[in-house]
Amino acid sequence: MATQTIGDSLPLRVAKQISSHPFAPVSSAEIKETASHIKAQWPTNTNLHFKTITLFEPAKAEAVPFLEAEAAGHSLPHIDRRVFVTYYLRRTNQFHEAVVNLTQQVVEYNVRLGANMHAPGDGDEIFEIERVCLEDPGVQAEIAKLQLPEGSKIVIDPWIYGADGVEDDERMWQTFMYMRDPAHADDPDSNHYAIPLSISPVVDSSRMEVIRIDHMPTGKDNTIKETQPWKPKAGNEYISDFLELRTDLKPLNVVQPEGTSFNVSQQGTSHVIDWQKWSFRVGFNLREGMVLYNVKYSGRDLFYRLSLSDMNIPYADPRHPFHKKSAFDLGDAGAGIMANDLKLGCDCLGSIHYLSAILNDDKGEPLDMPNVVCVHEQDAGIGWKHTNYRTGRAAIARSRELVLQSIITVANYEYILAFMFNQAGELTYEVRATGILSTQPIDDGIEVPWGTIVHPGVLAAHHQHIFSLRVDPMIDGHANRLVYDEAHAMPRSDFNPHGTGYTVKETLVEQSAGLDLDFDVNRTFKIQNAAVRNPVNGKPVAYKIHAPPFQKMISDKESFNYKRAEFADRNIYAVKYRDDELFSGGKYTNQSRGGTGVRSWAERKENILDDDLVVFVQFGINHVPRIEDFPVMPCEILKVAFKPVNFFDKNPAIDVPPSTQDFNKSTLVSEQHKQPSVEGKVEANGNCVGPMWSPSLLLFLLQCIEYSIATARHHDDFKPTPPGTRQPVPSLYLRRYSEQTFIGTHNAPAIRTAENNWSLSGNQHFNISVQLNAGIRLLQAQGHRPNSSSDEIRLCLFNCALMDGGDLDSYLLTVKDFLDANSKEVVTLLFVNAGVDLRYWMRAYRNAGLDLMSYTPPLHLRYGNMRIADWPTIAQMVATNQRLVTFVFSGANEAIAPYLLLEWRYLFETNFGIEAPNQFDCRPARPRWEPPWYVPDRLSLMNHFLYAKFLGFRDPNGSYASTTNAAGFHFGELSEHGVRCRGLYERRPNILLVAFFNEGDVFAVEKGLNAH
Ligand SMILES: [Cu+2]
Repeated sequence: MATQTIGDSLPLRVAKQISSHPFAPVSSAEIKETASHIKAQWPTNTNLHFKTITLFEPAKAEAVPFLEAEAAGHSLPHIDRRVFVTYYLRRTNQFHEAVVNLTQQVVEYNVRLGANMHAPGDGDEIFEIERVCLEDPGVQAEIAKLQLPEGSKIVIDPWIYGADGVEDDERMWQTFMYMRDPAHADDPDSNHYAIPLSISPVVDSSRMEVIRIDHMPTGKDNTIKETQPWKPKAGNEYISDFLELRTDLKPLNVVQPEGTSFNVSQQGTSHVIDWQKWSFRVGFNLREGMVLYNVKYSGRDLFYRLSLSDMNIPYADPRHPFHKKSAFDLGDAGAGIMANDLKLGCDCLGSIHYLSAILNDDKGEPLDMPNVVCVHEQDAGIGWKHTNYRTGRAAIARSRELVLQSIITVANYEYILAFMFNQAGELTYEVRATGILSTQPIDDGIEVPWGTIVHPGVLAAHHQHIFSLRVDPMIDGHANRLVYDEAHAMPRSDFNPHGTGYTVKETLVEQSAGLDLDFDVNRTFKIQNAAVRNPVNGKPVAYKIHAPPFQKMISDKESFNYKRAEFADRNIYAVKYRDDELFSGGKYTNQSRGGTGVRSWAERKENILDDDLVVFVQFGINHVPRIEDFPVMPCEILKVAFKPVNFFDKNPAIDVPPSTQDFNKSTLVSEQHKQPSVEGKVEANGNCVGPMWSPSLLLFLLQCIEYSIATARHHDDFKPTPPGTRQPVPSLYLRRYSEQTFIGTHNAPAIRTAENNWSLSGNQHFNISVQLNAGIRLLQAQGHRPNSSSDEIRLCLFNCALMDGGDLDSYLLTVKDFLDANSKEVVTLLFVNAGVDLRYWMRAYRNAGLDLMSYTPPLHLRYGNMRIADWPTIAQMVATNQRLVTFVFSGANEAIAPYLLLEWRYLFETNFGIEAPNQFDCRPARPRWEPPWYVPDRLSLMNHFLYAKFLGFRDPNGSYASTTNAAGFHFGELSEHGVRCRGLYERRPNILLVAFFNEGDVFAVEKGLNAH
């Protein structure tokens, strides 16, 4: 490169003792110190515009002995601390590069760079360009021609100028002009990309003035029109303030109750992370953002350095000025300087550790970059599994990933960049492309083949995203080789008479080269260490590269796009390592001419066999915009993976502990509400097989005996105890619905009567008319469609063949009759509507006239917003004749049928399926997304009914019901349970759900709770 040396080095000063790790990014103090060394090279008051002040990484010949000594715990060799600097003399085109040795206190070199080498843009410069454009009289004259409505707001996006060899030696900016939707003109977050304008001023950034105003073609060809008066166009917003949002999303929280499994130790300005046998150091710089150093697994060397090296986004529109649109977001701007300040609960879910960084500003001062990397673990589905089909025993381990994520915003566009590690020794680099398409205006009524219309008057041109990942490997050491496998069919022969055999052949890459994938032969690249062999199969240890297919650079070989993006024409480049060769598109990409990147390095044809090689992996997408990509595109996900091949002696994740419910604590939501599980296991000898519950073996035996009695009840002379009568507490009429205790019947329509031979499936002895008239105020039932062709809902218990409690229509009519006859009563229905379509429920409610008598929460209290204090009083419900409250277990849609309330948004329940009287619990058990120690501010339902277990089946315990429902204070009795729950909730329990309500004294219990 043409250069001119600036001044001489300062005389040697006393060497400084610097204890930073050789890979630690520069500190605030080092940035200031470096800037002052550079300033001292110039006459006082020279105004310098700093671009980069960043770590000048040590030569590998120095760094490797350091890392080895560090790993062995030996004393560390000395490495001088150097800082790399680029800067301008402000408001000139004089661009300089320098290295300052902070240890020796000397400027080692400081040169002015030659033609066609330009620095990236920076934030201050971009704001300055926006201002210069808007203040330019020529630009203002063009804006005036638009005749915009009063109060309109123009927005300017400066773009890197690009290169076409036509009068483009000076550093310039092409700017794109937009306006905000006039309806949201004062909101700076309104999406201006939805209203692009055809005026495009060009700014010379040395002089900081508009040197030309381009007009964009907006038709099918190159025709340029005079600026026309603006025709009103609709906006297209992405900010939630302007949108109507869906309302049926429930929380999904990531909880790590014992903390994370990773450890981050901060060492000066870098961080060392240990996780699941992995260890590595994280650095961060202005250009690459995250950099990983010294990546090891189980102490074995894997990668010396990993980073995103470059990316290129060439656009498809061939017309001026779009033909120059070809962004190098790392070299033209910088992944580090554009990194977002990440936020808890937004960018990263779960238990998050943030890493912050320090970069520099244009004055040479430190710039704090908080939370630029988030570190967290995530579940990645099943890691491995096998079930022994003979024994049914499943061995299964879930896969956990460690994610280091950074997000960059490049004007309109976003990239979410992440390194991900797993427990099987695999490392993945993931890119998610999102953000807003770069848009341009297009005339109404036409289309063009190089772009997609994504909004009226808005064209998003096709473009490629081509990424280049730099991989500096050290697979069990630094002498590595690149090989590729291909699978080929075996020729037909006596040995392969059916033509089915195939073999895998390995080919060595001996010289630096650009190489391609070939999916037809399953070509797979591997980085091997031939000197280290697998102890089991003798193969060289290796890591293979999994990269997705993509269309490489489309622009022709003579184009500036092709020449500049030296990495973009090959899937793989492999070169011999050289210090300071980090960027595959060259060190200075802004308006570059090519010749300084990885294609040029590969052309040196150096030996890379069993040597220190570096591999660049290219991947990307051809982004043909969809209308769904606007106003913000859903993430497009790309992954490159590095996986061990013959590196370990077995599955390295085999020692991950088995996946168990005890550890993972999943929640059952498909479970049928209140439905006892039917275990199909009957002991051949008819023995009672129950859980070994503790309090009383006698009770257990009693339950066995109960079934003998139940069987004996086939006789006609059995008469259930007559029901009692509800005794309301009048003062509660003026209190809220949510402040009352009601008795509810479990499986209300499942009746155990003489007619069905005292069916063991029965939960009650009296029908719902009797239940309501006695004083039951909540009826619980299950809804079923007997078969899929039927549109009838029947209230069966678990299975309509076993227990059919009648149809929903007659059930609702009975309820309606009761409500009509008792105009001051409020009744609640709870349905476990096992998958029945909502419209059948709505029809039944309409037919019965109950939709109009139902309580409907006001809009602001729906969707889980209803708290105890929000419920109306009984008097209010009576006054408005909204006297039926209905909860459904699933399938509710409060937007369509706001009177069918989704149960878990309004109440919680205690455990059910109780088999022993001392097990009635008060702690909230469902919904299970709430922890058991938390009492939600919602209605409570106490499940208080007992099951008997006999011959492996569980059925409602009828003979013990007089004790279960008793108004006493012994364990197992209803009063005891109710009072205990009132103590825990610090308010009355709302529903006591019982079986065989006629037994015991449920209404005395209700009165007792309501009266106190
Ligand atoms: Cu894109």
